[in-house]
Amino acid sequence: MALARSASFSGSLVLVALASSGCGEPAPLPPIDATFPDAAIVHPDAGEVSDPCDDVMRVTGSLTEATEVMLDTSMVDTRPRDLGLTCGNVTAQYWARQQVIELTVPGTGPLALYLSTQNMNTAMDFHTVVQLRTACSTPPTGMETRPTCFDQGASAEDFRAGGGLMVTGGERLFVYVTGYSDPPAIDMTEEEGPVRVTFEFGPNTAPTLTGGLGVLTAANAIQIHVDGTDAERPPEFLGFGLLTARGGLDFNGDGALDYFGANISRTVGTTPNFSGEAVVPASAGFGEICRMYTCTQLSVFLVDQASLQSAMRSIPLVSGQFVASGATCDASHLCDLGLTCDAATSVCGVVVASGEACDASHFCGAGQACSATTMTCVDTAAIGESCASAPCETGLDCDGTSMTCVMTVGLGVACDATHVCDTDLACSATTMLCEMATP
Ligand SMILES: [Ca+2]
Ligand SMILES: [Ca+2]
Repeated sequence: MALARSASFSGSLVLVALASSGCGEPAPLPPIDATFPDAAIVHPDAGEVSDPCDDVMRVTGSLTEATEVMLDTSMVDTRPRDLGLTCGNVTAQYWARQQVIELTVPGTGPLALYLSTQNMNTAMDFHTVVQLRTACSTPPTGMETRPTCFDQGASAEDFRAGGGLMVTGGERLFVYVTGYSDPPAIDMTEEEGPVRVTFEFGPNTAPTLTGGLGVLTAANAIQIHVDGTDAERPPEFLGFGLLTARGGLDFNGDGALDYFGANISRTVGTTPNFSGEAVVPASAGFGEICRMYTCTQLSVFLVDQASLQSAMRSIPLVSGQFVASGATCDASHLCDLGLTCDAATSVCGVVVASGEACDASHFCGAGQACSATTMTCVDTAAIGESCASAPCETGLDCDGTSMTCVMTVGLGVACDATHVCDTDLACSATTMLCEMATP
């Protein structure tokens, strides 16, 4: 299963083979044909050179405000270090110029670090690469338990990197700021230039995945809807594996289910609750594979902006499509993000609050009904209560004589003021049971 790394540079969907810490699978490394020890690298502009680790910019982060560092990598003449085989241009003939920030994490205990180059001081076509190290001279091995490389732009037009991870107060990190250099200007981008890096710290907790649904469309895309919670903000990324009735799909032959990643491109809801959607396009090939192997479920986990993961959960995968508000819903026409299929009418819509306007696609919540007079959601009346201005609870009828909510009961059933006998029956004054009405 070849998922070209370059694919992730050409669009906002990040679709890469993913290692999940939950199942102990290491991330597959690119084929190793050559390594470039630092000493062997020849910078095309090599003249007076210096080691980036000899000239680090020391910064201490803040718990209360963003820390901003302004650099211009085109102005330095450092001998670039090999970023290793897991970051940016993994087998570069030469590395773009680099600058290093030595960042001290403020506070104590676990914290989220969000770093970004996506701001007005960085050109959108500067294809930034940011690498984190715990020692300046030692590149990451690829076996770290948290992200070390931020080389994905924000979109097909925005090549400025950003992301997050969990760090510990007091920890020191070496932040390499550089550009994607090889092949040069593959997508008309810059490999060096002015760049502002921002660091923000804050508390973070893992997201929770509470449910979801995968839909395999007729065009072989897979749309993944997830519901969950995150105390800070909705997750932006999810991992998915493909499950069949006979087991999970194993692409690399190691006997274990493989996970792949996709961006959560759309979310709705109010923090901490959210519903999100990731779309895996047909071009990724998974839809076709799922038809071939008859996938029945997806194993899914969420990843928040600081790379904390939820537990994995299996969600159903069905053939069909998501439909909009007002459309009819059934087993293969699923309601779009944030919508509910009304059980009574089989129409997609939203549940609205008390007092709000209701119609065919705006449903009232529990204990409420749409008033035929005001067309707003009002509390329903219970048995024995007045139905002069409020609709009765489900299952009750408004008695036109007494104008109270009553239950209609059948032959032989006990009757009283609130249990009214069905048409053609009468409540016997002696037995207090519904009996056939005497003509
Ligand atoms: Ca979180
Ligand atoms: Ca596998």
